[in-house]
Amino acid sequence: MTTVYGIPLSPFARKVILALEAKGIEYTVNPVTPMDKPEGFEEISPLGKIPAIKDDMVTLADSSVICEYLDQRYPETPIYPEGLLERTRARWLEEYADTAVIGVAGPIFFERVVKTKLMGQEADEARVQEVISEEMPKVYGYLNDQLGDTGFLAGDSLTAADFSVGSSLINAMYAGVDVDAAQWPKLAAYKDRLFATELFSHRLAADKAMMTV
Ligand SMILES: N[C@@H](CCC(=O)N[C@@H](CS)C(=O)NCC(=O)O)C(=O)O
Repeated sequence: MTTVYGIPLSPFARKVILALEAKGIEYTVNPVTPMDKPEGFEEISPLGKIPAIKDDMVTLADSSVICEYLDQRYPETPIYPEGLLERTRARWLEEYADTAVIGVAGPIFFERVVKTKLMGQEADEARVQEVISEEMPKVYGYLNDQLGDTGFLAGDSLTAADFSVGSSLINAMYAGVDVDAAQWPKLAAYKDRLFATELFSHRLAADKAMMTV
């Protein structure tokens, strides 16, 4: 059994959970949060970040490293394409999501969800609006340009790039910020396709069940 250290509301942890679920690997979640890390957590995650995993072979941190490990260890239902160029494209878009898309969704989610619901503070709406008007257009515009009218970010099958982008789009949605179809029609249609997959709809339902507890 694989243990995931992290909470599913973290986009990086959700990405790993999506990878495990895509591959049908049994897992359990140890709900470590960035604000409340257990003593000695650095032994599991040397940078002190979530997610990390532990299984019968490894203790490993970093969502991309974990996805690569899972894909090599469990090659059935690949989460990276096979061809050199396709695989490299998936890796790039995964990295783009983990840096730039989270750079948009992260602060919005932090202000509107983490601060208000978990920290008992007010959201800094000026910061939210700044991200929406100044940072989001470049990032969402880039993603929009990467997409076609069908399929996903790196072909017709889901890859870790979709898990990364989708996870951040979910967090933005939870903070009340959807993809504007007038500005980014391909990204909006992609988000709908992605969220309609069995994998994502199951994850969204699991989030909902957890949030209404
Ligand atoms: N590159 C890492 C980033 C993970 C990350 O930044 N996680 C955040 C939570 S979403 C965290 O643990 N932050 C706490 C910290 O930086 O101390 C990955 O892909 O797993």
